[in-house]
Amino acid sequence: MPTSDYPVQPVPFTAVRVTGGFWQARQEVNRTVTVPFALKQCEDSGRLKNFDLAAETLRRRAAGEPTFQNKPVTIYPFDDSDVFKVIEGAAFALSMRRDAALEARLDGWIARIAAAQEPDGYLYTFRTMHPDSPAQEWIDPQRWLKDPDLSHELYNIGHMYEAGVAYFQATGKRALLDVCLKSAELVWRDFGDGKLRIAPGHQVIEMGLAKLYRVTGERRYLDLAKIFLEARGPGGKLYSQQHLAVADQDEAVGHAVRANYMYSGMADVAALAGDARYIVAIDRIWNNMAGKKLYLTGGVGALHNGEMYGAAYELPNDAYNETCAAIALMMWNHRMFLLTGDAKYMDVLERTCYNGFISGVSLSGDRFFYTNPLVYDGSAKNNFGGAGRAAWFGCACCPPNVLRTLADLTGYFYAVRDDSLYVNFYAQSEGSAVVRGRTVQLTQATDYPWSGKVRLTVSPDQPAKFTLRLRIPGWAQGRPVPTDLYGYDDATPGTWTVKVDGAPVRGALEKGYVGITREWKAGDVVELDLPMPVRAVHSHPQAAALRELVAFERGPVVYCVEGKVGESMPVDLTAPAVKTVAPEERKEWLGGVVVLTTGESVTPAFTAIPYFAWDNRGLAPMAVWLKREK
Ligand code: FUB
Ligand code: ZN
Repeated sequence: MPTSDYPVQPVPFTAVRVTGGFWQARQEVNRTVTVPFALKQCEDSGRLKNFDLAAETLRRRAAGEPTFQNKPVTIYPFDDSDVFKVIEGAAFALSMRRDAALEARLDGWIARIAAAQEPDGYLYTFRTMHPDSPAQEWIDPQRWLKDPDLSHELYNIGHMYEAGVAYFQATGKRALLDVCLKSAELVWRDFGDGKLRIAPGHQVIEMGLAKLYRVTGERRYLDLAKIFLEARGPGGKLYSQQHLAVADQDEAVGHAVRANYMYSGMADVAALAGDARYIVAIDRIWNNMAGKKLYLTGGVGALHNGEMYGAAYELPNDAYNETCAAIALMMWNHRMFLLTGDAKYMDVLERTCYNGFISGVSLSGDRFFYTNPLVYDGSAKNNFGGAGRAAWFGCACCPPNVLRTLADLTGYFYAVRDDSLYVNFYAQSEGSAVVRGRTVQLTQATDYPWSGKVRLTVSPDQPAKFTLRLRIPGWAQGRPVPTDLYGYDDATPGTWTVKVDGAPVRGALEKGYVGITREWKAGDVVELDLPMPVRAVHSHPQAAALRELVAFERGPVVYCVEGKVGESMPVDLTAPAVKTVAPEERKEWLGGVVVLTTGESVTPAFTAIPYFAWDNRGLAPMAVWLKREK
């Protein structure tokens, strides 16, 4: 156990299982469709073959062919990382449900990965298979030297560390973890003790090292994470957050995935190594992001050029909003919550989760969005070169990232600090948490996010006094986000209620939670009712692209209008007055959703679908923000 850690501890995803409803449907498709689909894509695209080619070069050179080398069969030197992310996601799925065939297939993959590791621990197929001259201009003849730019050597192994830990935790098998430890020892020899000083060009190894530290207790791995963070700035590239020392950064800038992974890594190091400077910095950066750069859908990274964060209030509707950036934002917000116990971070996480994250995968589980814009003209090739959802990408970072995020999503549901049990997600589920040594069973019955009624049964193994903290989402308090970037036209707080065993509970919110302190006994029932009126949203006046526009949301779900396949959207499409729009359940639509509609009585009839569900019925124009009625 680390000596210092997050003050709030997440309840592990393995302790919580969705039993129906929205997330159970998505997780089931993830397990049965996306996992096998992604495995096949990695194999068919040659990503696994790269490991074999690297192993062959090692073997044949060792056997006396000193000039033998192979050429990579895929495009990008970071293609190794997709394999690691798929293993990690599949491992999460295995943690929930063992599957001998899947495990055997992954064992085979891991043997191929291990065979591609050089004797001193170095693992990077693009160099190993082709060692005499770089097979790609992003790679320097010497190891690591172009990592601050684009080689992605440290990025790849960062993802491998995460996969190695996940597979070990799922199966108890050490093969991949041992490859990781051999790699980490090399990284220590090359970078530890103040040797080579390099700021990774693409962050993620910081989080990977923190996980290795947690699982082994080896302090040098945590030290390495800090060494990589401290290697930044001033004078380096802003694109990869190398422009300033991390403790001096105050704005969310540069490549959005790199940025959000780094802020997450800083949170890990702050928690595990007790560095308060990092907390001050990521708090400042978070305020900048949530106050000036966050899309209503919870996406970030406005710019197509460089996949980057834009300037303050630069929120064009044809946003880039990479799916990976949304996922990384969820990681960062979760860590901010674990540092502070403040619900505002989980509010942002929830917004991203139900909108700009889950939009990244089709309902069928085998088509993906790399970009998640808030407007679409019906034909633009904006999805990494293609129009509409794609089966895979040459640069395939997003699909495996969706896969792994869905597979361990229940890790976001609950958390514990001392005698407080935090309930962050509302979903039909069963779980258990340990609070002050008592095991508490938690059963949720709800149709969230379509209904705000939640029935939570709390059953400690013995009567126990603790505080149950229920998150009252910002949207239920009349606030879409915890900043002034967006607001509801009618900001009247919802009349939410909480009852315990039928008796109403009142009390001021603390950091966004209603706390209920009592002696809990098996079978106690908490009823939460979060009214979900349709809300009209406006943006901050400085967000020029959104001026005089309106968007609709209900509960945590943001809505969009989707036009007809093959037709363009009327340019003057005007939103109806919010009072004329009502929710309507459509069980037969899009896997079962609530739409917002004026009904047929109004001409022309207006119907909006959840944003995440667009482009599941054919490629058509789409818009989240609409003109305001005069
Ligand atoms: O550079 C590796 C990954 O590819 C990044 O995270 C994505 O944004 C894409 O550029
Ligand atoms: Zn991506």
